[in-house]
Amino acid sequence: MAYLNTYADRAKKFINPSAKLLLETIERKQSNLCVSVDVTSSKEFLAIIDAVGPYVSLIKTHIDIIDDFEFSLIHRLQELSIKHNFLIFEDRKFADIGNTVALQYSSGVHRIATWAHITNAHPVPGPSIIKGLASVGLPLNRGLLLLAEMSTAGALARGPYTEDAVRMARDARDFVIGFIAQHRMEGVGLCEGQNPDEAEDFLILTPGVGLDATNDGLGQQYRTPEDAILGSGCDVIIVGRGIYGRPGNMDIDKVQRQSERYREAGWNAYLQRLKS
Ligand code: 5FU
Repeated sequence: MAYLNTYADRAKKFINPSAKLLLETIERKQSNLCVSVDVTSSKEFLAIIDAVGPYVSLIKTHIDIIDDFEFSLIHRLQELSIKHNFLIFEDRKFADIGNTVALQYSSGVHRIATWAHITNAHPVPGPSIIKGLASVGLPLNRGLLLLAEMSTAGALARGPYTEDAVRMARDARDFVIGFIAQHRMEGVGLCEGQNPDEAEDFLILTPGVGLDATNDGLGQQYRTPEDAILGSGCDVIIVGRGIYGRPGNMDIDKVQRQSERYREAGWNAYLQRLKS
């Protein structure tokens, strides 16, 4: 499976500013690693992000799991994003009607649209979910990922559902920048033989990546960065517990070493893909 273009070349083709910035950041930092920071204390959240910051292009949050959330945490997160030069992806997985998701995205305690460059949505309600989110996100230059597949055993998002997600994305290419998926879907993005000027492009961000485990005992399934980037044509690996282990008792030097290890594995797989 060959993809002829580099991240830098692809950055020039995207019209969405968040997609462009993500690709430029990946190229500059030589990192296609996104760390998913799934911890419940603000202190631990910020400590992990400061440790992994130099090695990532993207930080993924589940902001609603923070026990001691105050909006000032977002300001700290933004400071770290400037210090280490990464983008922010809130893994909110919106799944309601257009009017409701627009309110969930813009308002409430978290005001996600004001700080997350990227968020995501389940395609299950149909195209109106994109319309609702775009009404808030597009004026702010945000980008959306559709959940076309999931990493869990027995996931229902597959086959025709995945194909419909791709169709929905193609109809909203100003706002939908790509997918959460396990592989690059047939015909999606720049493939060998296509004219680069005519090809559409979508980013594939993939969770369920681990170098030391194959599952978590709760349905999560892991494969290696090489499987994800080289074997399955994904663009960004999303790694959580593979980097920081069990929250609560963290060795921050180890967290840093692990993030460098995943960065290197992801980048080497990309370099191999360019040559394949
Ligand atoms: F859409 C998905 C999916 O299909 N699988 C996932 O694991 C999202 N995720 C998220 O990626 C999940 O909610 C976690 O935040 C993260 C994976 O964390 P892990 O610790 O690497 O398993």
